Amino acid sequence: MQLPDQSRSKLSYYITIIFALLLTALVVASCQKQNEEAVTDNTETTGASTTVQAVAEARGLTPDDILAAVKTYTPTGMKDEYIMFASGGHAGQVFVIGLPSMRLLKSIAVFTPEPWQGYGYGASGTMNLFEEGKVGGHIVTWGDTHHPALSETAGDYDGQYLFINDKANARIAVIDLRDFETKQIVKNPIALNDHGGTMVTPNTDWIIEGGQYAAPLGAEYSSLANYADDYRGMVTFWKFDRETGRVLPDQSFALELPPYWQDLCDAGKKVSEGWVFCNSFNTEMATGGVEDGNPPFESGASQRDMDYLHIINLDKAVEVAQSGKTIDVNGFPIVPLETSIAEGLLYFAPEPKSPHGIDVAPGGEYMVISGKLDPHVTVYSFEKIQQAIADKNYTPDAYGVPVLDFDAVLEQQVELGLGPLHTQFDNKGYAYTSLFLDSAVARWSLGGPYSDLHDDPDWTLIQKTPVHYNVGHIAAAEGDTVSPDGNYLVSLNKWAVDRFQNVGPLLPQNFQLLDISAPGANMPLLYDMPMGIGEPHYAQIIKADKLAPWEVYPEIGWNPHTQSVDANAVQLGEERIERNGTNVEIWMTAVRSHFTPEHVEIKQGDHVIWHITNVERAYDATHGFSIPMYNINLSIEPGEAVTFEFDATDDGVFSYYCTEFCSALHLEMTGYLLVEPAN
Ligand code: K7E
Ligand code: CUA
Repeated sequence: MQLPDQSRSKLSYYITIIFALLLTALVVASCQKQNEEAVTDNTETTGASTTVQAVAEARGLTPDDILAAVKTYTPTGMKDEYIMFASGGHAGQVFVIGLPSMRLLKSIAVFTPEPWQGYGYGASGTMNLFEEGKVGGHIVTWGDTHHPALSETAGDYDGQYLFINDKANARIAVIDLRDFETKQIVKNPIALNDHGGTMVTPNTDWIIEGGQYAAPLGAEYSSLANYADDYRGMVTFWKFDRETGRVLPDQSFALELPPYWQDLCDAGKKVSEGWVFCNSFNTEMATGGVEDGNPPFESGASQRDMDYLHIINLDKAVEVAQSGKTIDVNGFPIVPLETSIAEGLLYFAPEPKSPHGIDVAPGGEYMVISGKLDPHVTVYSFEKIQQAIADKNYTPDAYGVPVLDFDAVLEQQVELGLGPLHTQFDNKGYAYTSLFLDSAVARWSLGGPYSDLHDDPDWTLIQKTPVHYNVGHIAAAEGDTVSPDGNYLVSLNKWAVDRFQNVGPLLPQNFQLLDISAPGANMPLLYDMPMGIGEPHYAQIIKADKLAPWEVYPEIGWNPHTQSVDANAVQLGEERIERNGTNVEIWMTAVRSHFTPEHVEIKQGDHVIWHITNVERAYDATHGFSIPMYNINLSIEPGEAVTFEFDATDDGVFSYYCTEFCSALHLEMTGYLLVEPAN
């Protein structure tokens, strides 16, 4: 924990006091042979207790509990040191969480409508996002978000943008961290699902979206009998333009890959910058069909001892794609597999036992793979990979892709425990790997250039901290960058059995905060945060002072989707209603505590285009706007201009009102929409 010096010394003072008090309490408690129940029943009211000693006693807290509380308790007004962006899983959103307090600050609407943010309830900017995110012509109103990626400059988070994938529909979204709002949703034109997204290259030139379940590219039909010939894997490289804050689909491309199930990807950095690594599973090419007497997927896809780490020379792939050596699928350029092989931009390396996760060490020297069915993590050396390529130390796989010799590229294998999945890094020469089956987080030491950073033997398991319970990803503070911070690690666990009050058969997920600031076998659990909205998979944690979001939009009439003043922005005094045939256009302002105009009179059958500008400049002056029956709800933040359209199909009297409690006279912030019957 990095606190200002004075708070740190205050903190150690308090800790000492608390420990002294607590020890006294424990001695007193045991002497009095207190009723066991009273000590451990933490539902006991503590309202009457006025000392730390009495409260700790009444709630059954240990010295470690109190220390953890002091490390995480964030009194009113104190702000968090880190911000975590967690994927929202089925929620299709991104959760913004402060560390170390583990308080949820916001849920950013991405693939799913969200009424508080006025996302998907009429506001044309947000309706357009659902339009551009259409899948095969269908509006899809959820996503399965897996991997958030913060934009990077020279391999460090820069706090400008956040990207996230939708595994269920192969889409990626761009969030602008100036206002924490989604700006773009891109549908992958060649695939219907993805997984290895999103990750960024060290300067955010490219956003990586790897595939998952192989299918004919372009979502064409082909029988499973043709799996080996017609089904394909893929990885897509989306060009990102920092100036406009948009993915540029017409400068993006994909690589055709064998129909192995690509899983996760990571970009090379520092010494390996310009390369991309993806693990895979089901190189068995199992197609399931247990009902027809075939092995089920889970065993069919686990028969081989080795799958393939995909090693991609991205710099070369960009050259090849730009030189036009591509084929077109749905108008999207794809570098064919045989071209990638001929150009020497794609290699494989064997990786043990249905791996999951690939993580590149901060200096880019090592790639860490976890074998779900292997108790080891396997560490590959980038230098050795380059040497094996130069030495042509490979043999082709069934599709002709060169498979590098395993022993030639292997740096180390470290035994950690059961079900290793994902790895993170810190500033002390340690790596951390989640162990799904062990329900633990393992700290282990790196060797090579990281050896000097710790006093432990290299490539060794140091400690395992149990977590509750099945852990998937873990996220360490700035843990994906070229300069991780250490300090904190969050374990993103599935299904919080026995951790919280029962809320029915569908269990909340559990985020657990671990203190990784001390070296050695010292990695205590600090805090549990239940998450009852979807299953977050991955998260990234950025130093809060790297973020500089706006307090209000820069100018009155701001359109957050163009990040400029809107042509239909309305200034005070310019409010009006204009009719042109059956088209009615309204220019409205919102200010505490009224809308102008307060009466809007139209006719049934009119098409309505309605512009509202929040003309306020105060930080806390957001207004909502809702119309019953027409499913309209907007959030109009200070300075923002919003447009919505609808057909007035039903006559009646509709009160529109502000849905944010914006002032003492907020209830009066209302008006009448009168829709006169057509005849
Ligand atoms: Cu392991 Cu989709 Cu990254 Cu879930 S993935 S845990
Ligand atoms: Cu504006 Cu309530």
